[in-house]
Amino acid sequence: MLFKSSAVIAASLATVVSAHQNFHQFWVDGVSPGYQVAIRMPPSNSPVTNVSSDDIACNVNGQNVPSGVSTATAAAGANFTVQWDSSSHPGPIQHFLFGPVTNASLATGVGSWVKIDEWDETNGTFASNIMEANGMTYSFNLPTNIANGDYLLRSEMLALHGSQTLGGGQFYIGCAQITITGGVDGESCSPDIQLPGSYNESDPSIYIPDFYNGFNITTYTGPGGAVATCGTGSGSSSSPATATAAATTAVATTAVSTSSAAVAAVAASSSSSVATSVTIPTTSGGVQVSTSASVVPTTLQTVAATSTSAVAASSSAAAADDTCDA
Ligand SMILES: *[C@@H]1O[C@H](CO)[C@@H](O)[C@H](O)[C@H]1NC(C)=O
Ligand SMILES: *[C@@H]1O[C@H](CO)[C@@H](O)[C@H](O)[C@H]1NC(C)=O
Ligand SMILES: *[C@@H]1O[C@H](CO)[C@@H](O)[C@H](O)[C@H]1NC(C)=O
Ligand SMILES: *[C@@H]1O[C@H](CO)[C@@H](O)[C@H](O)[C@H]1NC(C)=O
Ligand SMILES: *[C@@H]1O[C@H](CO)[C@@H](O)[C@H](O)[C@H]1NC(C)=O
Ligand SMILES: *[C@@H]1O[C@H](CO)[C@@H](O)[C@H](O)[C@H]1NC(C)=O
Ligand SMILES: [Cu+2]
Repeated sequence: MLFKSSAVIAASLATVVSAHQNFHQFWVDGVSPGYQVAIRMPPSNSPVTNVSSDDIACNVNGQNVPSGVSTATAAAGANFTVQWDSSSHPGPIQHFLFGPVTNASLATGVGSWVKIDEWDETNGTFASNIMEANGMTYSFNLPTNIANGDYLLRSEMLALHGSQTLGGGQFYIGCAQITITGGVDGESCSPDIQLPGSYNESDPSIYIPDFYNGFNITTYTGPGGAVATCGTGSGSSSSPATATAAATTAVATTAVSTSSAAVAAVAASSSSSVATSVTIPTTSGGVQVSTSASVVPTTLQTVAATSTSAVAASSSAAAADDTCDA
């Protein structure tokens, strides 16, 4: 009968669709190359759970080179803002660099990385959950004392809702390709870690048996060790990368970007007011539904158009797996 209103159907489907997530856009000092531009997009938004797999570096197919992905320029020390799809998953966000390499498009990302940023939680709320209230954006600074050249920048959101089970930690990963300019040739960052290699599924950052039974979030530390120090000069010139939490003016809408229409709306909304939500019609299982797309923070601008083929490929991939196994 007609008891189910379209609004009810939309709400229930939106809950399911928002379960997984991809890293889909970045800004350098407030300017973005575009939606899903200069990022190695995986074939779906499903998590990586095998920390020993090459997929732990740059997600599924992320090691395939040449990548076919463009490379964006970023100044050393720049304010780097990432935006992820919305999910309700609890966990930290961390960032890593691979390089310098001659050509980011040719770097597999399998091997040595340095951690340049880590945000686990604030006052007992996981980073991911705070990002939800900020349009799923987060900003940190690239290292200042770093060699010029091409790098892969790996954004990692580890979802811990299944962490009470060994192997239940869910790694969401995206690698951007950047060329760092204005740095200091000859400088390096240390320590480095190996991906795969340095993560262990039984590590207390990944396997948390008491996650739902008294685990204290304020004690949590993400995997991969301490944030690296960049700069080989004297201690005074060395500086760990610093994070700025909760980058942008709050945008309280839920981001569900699974259609090319949503892509267009997000790309077009850069000048709208922060409280605006965009209604996007999508089709799921033959049912016409509406979901809300996140609005890009007003301070963030897009400078390059997204290629049609990239949008088409990624939107079908995003729809491929919407379930969320613990
Ligand atoms: C995890 O990946 C490693 C390396 O590819 C592989 O040897 C191992 O079988 C995988 N484990 C599972 C459970 O798939
Ligand atoms: C990097 O490699 C890609 C793939 O081979 C190539 O298209 C591109 O021109 C190279 N970039 C530079 C700066 O050489
Ligand atoms: C965290 O708690 C402290 C002490 O109550 C407070 O001063 C601070 O503003 C809080 N930080 C955030 C981000 O809520
Ligand atoms: C993970 O750590 C456990 C406990 O220290 C160890 O037994 C196991 O061999 C490690 N696994 C890998 C893949 O290094
Ligand atoms: C959680 O850990 C923090 C830091 O050790 C401590 O201050 C706080 O009291 C703990 N909270 C609970 C509920 O045990
Ligand atoms: C970084 O950029 C974001 C987005 O433009 C902005 O909200 C934030 O204040 C900036 N952070 C710093 C430290 O400049
Ligand atoms: Cu999920």
